[in-house]
Amino acid sequence: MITSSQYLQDQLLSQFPYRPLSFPCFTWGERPVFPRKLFPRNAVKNKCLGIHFDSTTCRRNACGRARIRSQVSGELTEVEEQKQKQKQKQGPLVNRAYPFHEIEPKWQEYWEKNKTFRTPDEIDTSKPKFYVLDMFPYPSGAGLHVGHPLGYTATDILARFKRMQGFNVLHPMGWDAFGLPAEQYAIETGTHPKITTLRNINRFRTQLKSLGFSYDWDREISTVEPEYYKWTQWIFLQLFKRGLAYQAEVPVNWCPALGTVLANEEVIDGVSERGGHPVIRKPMRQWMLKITEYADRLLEDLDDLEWPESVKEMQRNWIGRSEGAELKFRVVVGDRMERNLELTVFTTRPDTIFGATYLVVAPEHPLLSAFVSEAQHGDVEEYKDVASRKSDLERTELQKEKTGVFSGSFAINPANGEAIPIWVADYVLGSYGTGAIMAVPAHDMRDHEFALKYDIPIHWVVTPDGESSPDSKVAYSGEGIIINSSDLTSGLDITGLPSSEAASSVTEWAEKTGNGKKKVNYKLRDWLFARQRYWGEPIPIVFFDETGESVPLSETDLPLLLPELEDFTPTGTGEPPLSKAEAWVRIRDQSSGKIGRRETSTMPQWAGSCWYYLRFMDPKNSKDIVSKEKEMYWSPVDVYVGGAEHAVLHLLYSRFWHKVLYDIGVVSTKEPFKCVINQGIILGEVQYTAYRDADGNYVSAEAADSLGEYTQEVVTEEKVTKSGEFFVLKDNPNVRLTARAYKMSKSRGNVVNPDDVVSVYGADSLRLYEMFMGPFRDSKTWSTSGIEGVHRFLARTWRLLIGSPSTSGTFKGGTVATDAEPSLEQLRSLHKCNRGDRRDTVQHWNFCNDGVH
Ligand code: ANZ
Repeated sequence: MITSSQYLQDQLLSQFPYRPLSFPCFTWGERPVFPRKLFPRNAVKNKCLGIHFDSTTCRRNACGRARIRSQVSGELTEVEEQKQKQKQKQGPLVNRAYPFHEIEPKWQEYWEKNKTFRTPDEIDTSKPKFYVLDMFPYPSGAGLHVGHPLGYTATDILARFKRMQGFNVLHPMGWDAFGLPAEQYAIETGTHPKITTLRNINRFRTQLKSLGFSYDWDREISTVEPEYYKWTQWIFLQLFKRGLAYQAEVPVNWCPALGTVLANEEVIDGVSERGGHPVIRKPMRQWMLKITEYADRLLEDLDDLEWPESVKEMQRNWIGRSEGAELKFRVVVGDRMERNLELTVFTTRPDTIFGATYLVVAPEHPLLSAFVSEAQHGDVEEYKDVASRKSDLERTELQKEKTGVFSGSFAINPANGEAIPIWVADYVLGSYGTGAIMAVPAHDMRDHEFALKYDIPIHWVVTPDGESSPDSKVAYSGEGIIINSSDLTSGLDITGLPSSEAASSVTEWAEKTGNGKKKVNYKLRDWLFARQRYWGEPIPIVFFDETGESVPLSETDLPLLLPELEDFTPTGTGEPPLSKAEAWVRIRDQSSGKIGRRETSTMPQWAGSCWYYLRFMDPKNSKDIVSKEKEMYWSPVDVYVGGAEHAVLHLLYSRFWHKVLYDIGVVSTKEPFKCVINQGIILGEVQYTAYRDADGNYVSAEAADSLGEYTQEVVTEEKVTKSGEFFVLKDNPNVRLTARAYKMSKSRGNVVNPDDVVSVYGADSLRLYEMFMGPFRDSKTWSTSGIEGVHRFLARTWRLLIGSPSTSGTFKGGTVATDAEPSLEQLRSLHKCNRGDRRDTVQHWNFCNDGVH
């Protein structure tokens, strides 16, 4: 006998701990989708659609429904409550009634053996494609985190949904495996990074397989394999050939005590993270990539992407396009003798030129030593030294008190001929604009604060309406009507004009009189592409001794293998560890006989992750980075899912490389990722805190602040209940508690290990739970009781379909799976269920397709 789909839905919905409408299926496009393995595959055999329920099952479950409903509404009888408590003591419902520990490994093995999820090389390209990609992980020593499966489950659902819709689906996985942690571990323990990395990869792979994701493991790639990094090096050569890779002296974080260059993340408040030694900024010759040449295209093409608006905005801000002007100021050195020296400033507000009462140059400005007066030389040198120890971020923080020192020299404001002092201050950065500004204290907050501190005149030149008098305590930084801005000698008269018109007039005047020009600036800097590290891709460049010229390796010499090295410790001179591999470094060119040295810096970790999505399309190709046909078919990535921490750099660098590859005809699309989705982070379980006063009595959380002394006490979840919007003690509802979830961290001891969850509840419970935790993009807190609820739901689903186990180990009652073709009535029932006759609830339940085949 066949039960109606309605009955089945009632059964499941009534047992599910959440209300149907909040069922957070990961929806994509029009149709909601459901986790692939909601119904374990051995619930039914083969592609069978013949589901049979017998009347006993129905009756039994009808009773079950009543009981579960009362559980949900909290009306449990004492006996039931007792039973539940006992069960909780015994641990979760892990028994033969829902034998996930048999089902899951069995099918995972089957999928592996049969390559069930393989996307064949040769496919029917007349079918539509769907490329769904996870941001591939860095295989850290800590293993998989519960945050990883959140995104991976969502993409898995999508992959399955699209496969079932008849798409060819590409759903691969790999490893972003070069990087600092493996090298640091190597320095500490002497274990070669290769060994650590392989060990970590194996662990990650096993963990991911135990979660049953439908990846095509035949396409697995790792950025540390020569077959892969050969092509990373190849891309570098293409960049070099087009002048997009060049060398420049740039400031790096140099730690004299450790004798090494440090990455930004290794420097905390001006000292090394390891050892707490002072770190200074020191210019060093480095490889740079000219991403700035692509700034406009990177900006313009954002508009057409289906990305979160916040991510697009972050990229726009990072690129930071500013329209303004460069204006020239003649310098008068301390003795007031004009020299043939000019300072060029960048300003976005040329309309305020009459308000410029001083100039500022960055401490690292290249012309500073040419105009600093003798009397001020000592102070300026001291100031430069202090500034060299600060990061750009520290220097530009708005709330930090501004500091500076007078250079002893003056400049002539070209608009009115006034001599104004030139100061040196670190709130101006050497790396932006021209490294010098005209300071307008009446209309710029930073300049205003500085002028007040050093007693510099403030001239008001803009008012909101052309009339009202300014408030001298604050800068007016808005636009408005220009005042006090006419000069007969220079011929510049902008008084009475609105700011934007005045700005254009000043720029035109500057261009005509040779005092400046229109200028667009970008915050985006060229990409520092070298690391003084061992565990990265070698840069395929040789420097010849005689000429010092840098020559790229021939493409046929790739991959340039990373040499084996026993000692990875810093050299102490700033030379990278690879310089210790003398035999590898020294090279004689076979055709010319010239002697040279290889580049010993390696590429940054970003390199390998910049283009991996391309290699997945054709991972075994030894002739090309990717075959034209495969690229044409699979590009672009349709959906790319990962953490919001990669919103700027990874996505921007990838887009840059992709555009270069587009220009040289390797890829056919302008952008690599059509749609990006950021998953929210998973926080640790909520922690409840109670407060006691000095006498040891509980006090309510809101009163704790006003108490002189109180102690905090962590309260376990069982002792807590909700009263209105607050959490209170069950035993004493007058005592409010604070409830907070923290980021999972070893130090807090709130890290949830997915392996533990899988072994206690099964992979399906973990996957389903993570999809039910809340909106995909939001932060969510982990809850063990939540996963138990999902687990019980799966167990009941299983029993509803399969029945209960008998002592002989077989299942009785429940579903009988047959290979027979379904009857019309069965098909009708299934399709009704799929279509979702009861809109509000059934739409969430079109899993029948998923489970039964
Ligand atoms: C005069 C002025 C008057 C400015 C005014 C602003 C307001 P964005 O939008 O960030 O491009 N500036 C220029 N170069 C700088 C540097 N290297 N370090 C720190 N500040 C710098 O801002 C450009 C403005 O920031 C420029 O316009 C300049 O100050 C300052 F009422 O010039 B302005």
